[in-house]
Amino acid sequence: MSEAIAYERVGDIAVLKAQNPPVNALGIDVRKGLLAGIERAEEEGAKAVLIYGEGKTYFAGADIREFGKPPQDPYLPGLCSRIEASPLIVVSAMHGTALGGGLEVALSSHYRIAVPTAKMGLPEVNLGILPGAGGTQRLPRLAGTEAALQMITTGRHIGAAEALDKGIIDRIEEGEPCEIGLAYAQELLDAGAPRRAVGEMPAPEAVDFDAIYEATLKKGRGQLSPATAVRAVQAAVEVESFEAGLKRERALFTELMESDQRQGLIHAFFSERAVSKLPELEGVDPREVAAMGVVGGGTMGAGIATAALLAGLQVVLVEMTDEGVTAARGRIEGNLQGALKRGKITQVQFDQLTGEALTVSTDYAALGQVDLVVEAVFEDMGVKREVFGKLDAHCKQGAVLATNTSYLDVDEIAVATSRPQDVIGLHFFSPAHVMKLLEVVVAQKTAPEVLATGFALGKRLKKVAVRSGICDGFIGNRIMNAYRKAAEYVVLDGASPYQVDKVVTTFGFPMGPFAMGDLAGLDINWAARKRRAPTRNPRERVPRFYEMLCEGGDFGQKTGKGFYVYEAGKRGGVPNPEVAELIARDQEQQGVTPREFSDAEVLRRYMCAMVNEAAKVVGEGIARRPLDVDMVMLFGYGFPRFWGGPLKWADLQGLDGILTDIRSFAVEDEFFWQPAPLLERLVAEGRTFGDLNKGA
Ligand code: T1G
Repeated sequence: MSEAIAYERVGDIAVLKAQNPPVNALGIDVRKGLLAGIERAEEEGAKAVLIYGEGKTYFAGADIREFGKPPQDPYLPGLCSRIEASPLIVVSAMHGTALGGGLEVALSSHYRIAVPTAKMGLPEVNLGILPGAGGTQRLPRLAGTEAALQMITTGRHIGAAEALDKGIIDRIEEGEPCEIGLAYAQELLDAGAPRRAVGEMPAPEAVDFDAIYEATLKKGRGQLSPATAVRAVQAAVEVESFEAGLKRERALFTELMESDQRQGLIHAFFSERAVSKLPELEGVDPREVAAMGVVGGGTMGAGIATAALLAGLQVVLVEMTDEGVTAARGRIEGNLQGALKRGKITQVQFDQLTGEALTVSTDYAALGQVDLVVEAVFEDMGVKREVFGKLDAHCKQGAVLATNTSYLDVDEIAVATSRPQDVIGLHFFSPAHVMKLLEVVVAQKTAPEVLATGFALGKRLKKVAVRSGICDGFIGNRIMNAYRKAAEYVVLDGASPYQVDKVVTTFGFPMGPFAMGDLAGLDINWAARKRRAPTRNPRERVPRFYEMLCEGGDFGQKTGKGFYVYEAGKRGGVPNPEVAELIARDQEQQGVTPREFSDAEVLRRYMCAMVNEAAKVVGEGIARRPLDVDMVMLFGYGFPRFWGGPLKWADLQGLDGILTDIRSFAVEDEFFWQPAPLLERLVAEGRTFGDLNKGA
């Protein structure tokens, strides 16, 4: 018998127990074991089969690590059909997460029982594919077409109660999956219950598939898998037989399996988990964090405090004045009101979080007992150093002292204290209680357990924490500066900001760089430009239309006007007609003759700038691996997940072509388009960014 599936007889029932940690993924050994188990049960004359999983879950799906490799027999779809065709009564008992191929095995069983905490779903579209072992054919037969479409196109996990309600499972029972499964199987045998194959049930009802297809495609912003899944469900309704439906599902599945998007999404799945795996953290224990301090109660500080409160931490926030205290409390309460409205917390929790869990004070002494403090004050070195001097004086020994700076040198901040080993950068993204990215910035003297504490905090706050070294802007903002510049150059040279935004959103970003500037406030970027101006290289081209806009008092959404004009109460804006004049004036002053840019060229320049700077960031060791950059861009900057990140995208496009284009752009603007040495090296050696991720 296979090791992955244990076989045991309990009276008339053959028990197949999956034991393939950590998540009982349906790899080749598990599939072989299930097939052998069914065959043996039939040969031995058992009357029923129980399938369940050992450990934390029933099967969590196909083994994703097998994707892209030659498939091995028995394949999952055939196995599911074989299970369903068995003359014995097949029961699945679910706990943990019955996902993807896992749920498909359960759907091929004749009866399904689950513990109350079990979750189930068909999340394949999130991996760029669709349920490929009968899920698109069986689920609608059980749950109805609409419910099935909803689950399959979103990949949403549902709880046992909802599954029972939708007819996906037959019963919920407290207990161990083995126990409840055996009792249920015995009960079915005693009652003489019939074998009940979902594939033999009538086809589900028709809906307006074309309309749903279009709506799903639009919602996916270019992602193909959810819309393609609609067509697979459509087959369950429209083709002549269940078998023909399975065939159609298989064809669509194969199409997606071969797509770039599937590669991008799988890269995202593994990279998201790999970012926190750092060799320097092996065997290093993080410090305990129960109480957290925050200095500064603006949007950022209040967001960080909110995230900490929602994660169950005690929070002490320090502001400068009584008015500051009131405003900070108001912001945090506003954030938590939002969580209350969305049902994330109860009124009782709201009262507790805004009551005993939160202290807001003007006195640094209130930070005396916190385990970790995050400074989120004005972005100015003098101000930051003063704050850290005070933290040094008031915080207990062993407290982690973190700065939320987005640009400033953490080493310089650290020397304002007597304990630089405890100082680290924790760069949150606004709004901090919503955005998933956390850059953990390591300074020269940061102790390993302080770094480990940063990562542990990230996990506790449910963030994707990525290690970054020190440079201007760290990983994310540094790369953003580069592609934003590329966007400004194409505008100076003749494209319009609206063309750029359109091209970028068509690629899959939620927003283009100019709409983004308006949202963040153009004045913020203006300040950064002024700060950099004195050290700017005279060979650098400097578009001025951005500053001209600011000089006129237009800072974007907050003033009602920027690159777009905003009407109160309306989402989004319309192009600001004055912008074209400013650009024309800028071109005239700089002696630029504007030319036309195709959408393809605009995108190419934008992406090449992003990839080139990302390659520099990796080459300089600011990011440890290409995948770290990819996750920063995905979780902090809205990079479309289905491309996997800029460096995965670059690998899929071919590094050769990207380097060639960068060199051709450099003919016009040699200063900006200096190729990254790492990119040149990879091309020369015929390697990819993915190769640098291996073993990561
Ligand atoms: N295959 C291989 N490895 C997997 C895996 C999978 N399906 N799921 C998880 N792992 C690894 C993961 O990389 C990590 O490894 C460890 O397990 C623990 O995961 C035909 C084609 C199940 C909810 O999409 O959603 O079925 O980092 O840290 O937070 O239609 O993992 O420790 O080395 O995430 O407790 C559909 C994906 C597949 C489920 C558990 N299934 N997994 O979360 O732990 S496609 C999925 C998850 C399919 C059929 C098709 C989550 C989880 P390491 P973890 P967790």
